[in-house]
Amino acid sequence: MNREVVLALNYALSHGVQIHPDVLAALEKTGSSAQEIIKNIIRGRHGREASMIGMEDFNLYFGIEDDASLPVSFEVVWDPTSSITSSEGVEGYSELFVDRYERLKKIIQGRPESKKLKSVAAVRARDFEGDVCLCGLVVERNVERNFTKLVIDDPTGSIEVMVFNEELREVADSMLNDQFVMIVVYWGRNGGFMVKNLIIPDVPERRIARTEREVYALFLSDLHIGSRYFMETEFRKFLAWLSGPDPVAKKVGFVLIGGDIVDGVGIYPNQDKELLCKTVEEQFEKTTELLSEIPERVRVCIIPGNHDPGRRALPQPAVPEKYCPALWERENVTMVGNPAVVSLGGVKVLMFHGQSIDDLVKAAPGLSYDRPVDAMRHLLRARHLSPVFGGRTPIAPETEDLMVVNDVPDVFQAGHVHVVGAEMYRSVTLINSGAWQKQTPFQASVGQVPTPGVVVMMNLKTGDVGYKYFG
Ligand code: D5M
Ligand code: FE
Ligand code: ZN
Repeated sequence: MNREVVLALNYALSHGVQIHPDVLAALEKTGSSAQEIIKNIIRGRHGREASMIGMEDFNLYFGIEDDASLPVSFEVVWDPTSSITSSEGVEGYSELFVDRYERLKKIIQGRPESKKLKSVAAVRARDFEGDVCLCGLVVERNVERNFTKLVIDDPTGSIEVMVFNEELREVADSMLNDQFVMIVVYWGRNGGFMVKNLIIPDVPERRIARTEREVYALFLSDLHIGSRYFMETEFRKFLAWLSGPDPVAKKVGFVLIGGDIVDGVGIYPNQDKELLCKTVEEQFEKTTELLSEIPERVRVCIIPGNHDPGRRALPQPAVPEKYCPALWERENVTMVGNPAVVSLGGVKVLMFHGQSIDDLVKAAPGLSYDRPVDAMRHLLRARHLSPVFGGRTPIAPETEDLMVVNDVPDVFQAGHVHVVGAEMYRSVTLINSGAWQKQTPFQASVGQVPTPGVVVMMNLKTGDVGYKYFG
């Protein structure tokens, strides 16, 4: 055994860790400092209990087996790109709202309160005794001094109901236009339908999905490549870290990019003054150059945002190949639409750019730009990614409402507001993936303070979420 290997072994033993003889043999052959390697492997385990460093750890550290042994699969579970039918004229919207109603009704029928569910027309005909349950979309909300009045639509008609109870009023007052709700009502003594209970679809507690192998997913969004505020230096630092020797970087299996890849052209008035790359093609050339620095073993998945080409209205198809053929060609890059669901070794991630957060912050009391996860929780509980119609978020007249959250994900990623955040809601990890663009003059003028240059990372084996700062 050479001296370096003896030092490495002593270091390991003093940390209560043994080294497998195969690893000792392998260490003899490495030119680099054996002690340094063992130190890094031990550090990279984050106190994991295993008391023996085996070839598996050694190979993982050097990335030797990364390709062959990658048991952590990647799968696109759902991508709207092929389902997008595009504009069908105004009738399309009535079909969209009927479909939204039907899908959310199916979701809420799992709740025990839905047993006595009747149509709005039947409730209005008052052919019931006592309490009755109905569901529909909120089309009007009026907050009065002592009560809140809601107007709720289903395909059979429209009904006005009143909420007096303080606790229920809190729920009613936070309802967004076109959000789905189930209510229990009775006919009041002085006339009018009184609300006895107000139920939103919400998500249940579930078993949390985790990977068997320790692998990290990195969450990024809002790169805004091409903008003069894109933080290229910091982004290159991140890329260098990802290809470097840090044992955590070596365990990164996935990079998920939540939209606003490029800054685009003509997205906001006078945007051209803020562009370093003046065409979308040039912006994507730069993007391809940068993302090619990500090691091939890492799967990169990209959804579009409101700055990316394709179509603006939700749901958005994947960025068309004609804008970035080189990205589409890369083996390790997957381009999908917005929103989309991908599975990282069984951990399901709902990726959404997050355009509707702007509408939520405006409409719902208590929500703000500095806590995007609150708005995300609101969307998840409403089981809809963009409930408000006619606000700042354009919605396409699809015949199916693809923005309904049919299946509960394990992770819900959004971006758009350029502020990182992470939190658990029930069994779902909410992640806002921040930005790589400095504060723009517009954001400064409205007091929006971004937190750029931060990567949110999740250990898919333990569920732990952390930040890594490059800013
Ligand atoms: O949007 C980033 C955030 O900033 C998002 O909350 C919208 C807001 N924003 C930024 N620029 C504008 C302009 N010019 N008008 C309205 N709102 C804006 P992003 O999608 O990255 O532009
Ligand atoms: Fe953005
Ligand atoms: Zn955006």
